[in-house]
Amino acid sequence: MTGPSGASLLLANTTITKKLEDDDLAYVQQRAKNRDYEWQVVWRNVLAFVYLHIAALYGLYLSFTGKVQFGTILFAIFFACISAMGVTAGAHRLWAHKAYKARWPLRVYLALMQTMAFQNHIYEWVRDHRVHHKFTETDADPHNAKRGFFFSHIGWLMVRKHKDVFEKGASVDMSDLEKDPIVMFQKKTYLVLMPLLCFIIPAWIPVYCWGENAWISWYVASITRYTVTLHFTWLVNSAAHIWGNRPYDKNIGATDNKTVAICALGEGWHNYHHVFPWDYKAAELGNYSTNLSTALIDWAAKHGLAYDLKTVSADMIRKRINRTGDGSHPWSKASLET
Ligand code: ST9
Ligand code: ZN
Ligand code: ZN
Repeated sequence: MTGPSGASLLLANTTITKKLEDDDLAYVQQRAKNRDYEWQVVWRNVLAFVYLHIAALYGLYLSFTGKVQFGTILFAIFFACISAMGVTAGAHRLWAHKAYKARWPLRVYLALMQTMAFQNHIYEWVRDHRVHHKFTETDADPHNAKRGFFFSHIGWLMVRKHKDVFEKGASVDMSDLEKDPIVMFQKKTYLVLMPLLCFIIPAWIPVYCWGENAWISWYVASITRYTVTLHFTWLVNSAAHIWGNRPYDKNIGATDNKTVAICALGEGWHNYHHVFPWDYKAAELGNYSTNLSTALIDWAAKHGLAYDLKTVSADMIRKRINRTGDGSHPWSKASLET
């Protein structure tokens, strides 16, 4: 028996060396990628959220133990709703998705309300949200729900963003907002407008108008109002990417979740919204009880402040339900057969 020739041994050796080099390279690349996943904690934000939550719990304790005037509680709920609609009807449906058009008085109003909600200025909010839609549940999604409930709910605001968010996010067109003077004015003046509208004015009104204690007003009308609104918003990124039905597309993470829809003034019909993001209702049905934001836009349209409201035909919805739905929609063939 003859052994392998010197040439074939050399070739085998070269192949093994090459394979090792490839494996090493893959290993090094994987290590680098894993390092990207490591959370680089932003302690300033962690401390701010710790303060907010302790103070908000204290505000809730004051509210439920009768230490707050009833007017202050009503005021906090009212301001929570109107500021939230600056996010839903404003930052989300108008500016992020261009689902309808609005005349300047409505745009100014929505920008003021969105400032009161302090969820970053409109430009930044919309950039993150467009990136979320374009790269949903990948590393380029700022609040990638694949990284778990905590990350998609609040964790993403306490760590540096994944490098894919910057790299892929750069492909998102923001030129429409750059041409909008209201959005750019808010961006420029945000550090003055936001503390005034989100914290100082809401704390001052109950003190000035009905003599509420200043500290109670701070905890209830500013901090608790703000923190509860944040959590209701974040549920759309977390709960409505985990729990609920997928009547329009079972292949995506976003779900329809009625509890979230009620809490987030109509933004919990998230499976529908990811499939038809241009619909001004962000839902198939315009039911106001689970979609207060649609009521506001319809009211504005009736008074000439909003126009070109975009929606989706029943036929298109039905086709999509039957093609990709999970069978939970009353119109789906699967539901009708059972
Ligand atoms: C908050 C936002 O809570 C909540 C959003 C929720 C969205 C929900 C959506 C669901 C639908 C609507 C539902 C509404 C329901 C409402 C109902 C209410 C009842 N693309 O960010 P930086 C680049 S905010 C492209 O600092 P770091 C860019 O060049 C709460 N590029 O990254 C940028 O520079 P610049 C209060 C991007 O250093 C640069 O990177 N706010 C993108 O990793 C640096 O950006 C906070 O807590 C992109 N997407 O820091 C503050 N992103 O801006 C939280 C970035 O100059 N934020 N670039 O152009 C921070 O502190 C930081 O952003 C960080 C990351 C630490 C989180
Ligand atoms: Zn989503
Ligand atoms: Zn959206």
